Amino acid sequence: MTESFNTLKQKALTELQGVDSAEALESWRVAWLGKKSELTAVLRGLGTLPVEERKAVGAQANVVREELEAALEARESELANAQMSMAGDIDITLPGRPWLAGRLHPVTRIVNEISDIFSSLGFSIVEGPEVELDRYNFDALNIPKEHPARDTMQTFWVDDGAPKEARHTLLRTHTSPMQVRFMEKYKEPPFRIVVPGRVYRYEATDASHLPMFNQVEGLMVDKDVSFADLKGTLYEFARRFFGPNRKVRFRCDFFPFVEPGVEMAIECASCRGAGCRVCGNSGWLEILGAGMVHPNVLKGVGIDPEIYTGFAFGIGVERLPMLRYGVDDIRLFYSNDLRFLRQF
Ligand code: 2NL
Repeated sequence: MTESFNTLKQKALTELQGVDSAEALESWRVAWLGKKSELTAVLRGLGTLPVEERKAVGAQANVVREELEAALEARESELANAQMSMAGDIDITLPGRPWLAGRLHPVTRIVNEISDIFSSLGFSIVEGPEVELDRYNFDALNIPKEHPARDTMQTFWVDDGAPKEARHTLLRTHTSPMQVRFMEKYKEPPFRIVVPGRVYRYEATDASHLPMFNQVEGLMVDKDVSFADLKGTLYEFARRFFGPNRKVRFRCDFFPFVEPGVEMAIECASCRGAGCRVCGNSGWLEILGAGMVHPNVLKGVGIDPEIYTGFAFGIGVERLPMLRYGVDDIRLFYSNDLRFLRQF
């Protein structure tokens, strides 16, 4: 009896492998598990068997029936899946697609890093409008009407309804106008602020220039603020940002809103000061401009330059990730190429 149950099961399962449609599956079910099937006949005929055989044969028949039912179910879902993939539908057996996790843009990360350093040195972070008035962007910063920076070749002027020559609205060319607004509003030093943000210059684009870039400007005004405070603060910034072993150099420079003015450079990391392609053979990389706030700027916001002094600086942000990661074209940061951006 056991022998013939096994034969029956093997035959049924072999036949099931060839079943490839819902109809064929139903015919198979009727043939092997239906009312007129061999198996059902055996179970029906149990009553005619002697009592001692009845139990054993009944149990075997039930095991085979359960196995066939399970095989039927398995084949049924196999067929359903195969049909879905063929129809171009969802294949539920595929592993899920991973979630795309976003991250901060490398320039944003550097802006945050710079802000954090100055924040830890006691500076507050302040932000301001990108559309400004020429009064804040130029006049208040000791940049007179005839200054070339005001030229339409360098500034994006905004149509504010006035005739072209009489417009007062522009896209800020630096974040200093917000520092002016801050001083004008709070009047009483001490102030220690940094203003990060986007700035705009009407310039030709190349590997190191874009019409939009980021700046972090800083300002400290109090009684007895000296050039030593400027040097100490910016030196500490350079140590924290670039590491403790890079030399720092200050040289004279000119900006209308400071007197005296300086530029700060750090030792080139590629050649350690010897001179190479990265630093244009000078051994140094300029990273910011700074100086003692011009007395006219303080007077303009109602602060007496005989009582208070201050220092200010401006960092061109994009230069820093370019130096740190060896990026040779500023445009790469803003071309939305994820292959580039994912590296950071
Ligand atoms: C540069 C140079 C600089 C300042 C920015 C400043 C702001 C106020 C008063 C005085 Cl409210 N100065 N800012 C000073 C010196 C240089 O930026 O080349 N930045 C990329």
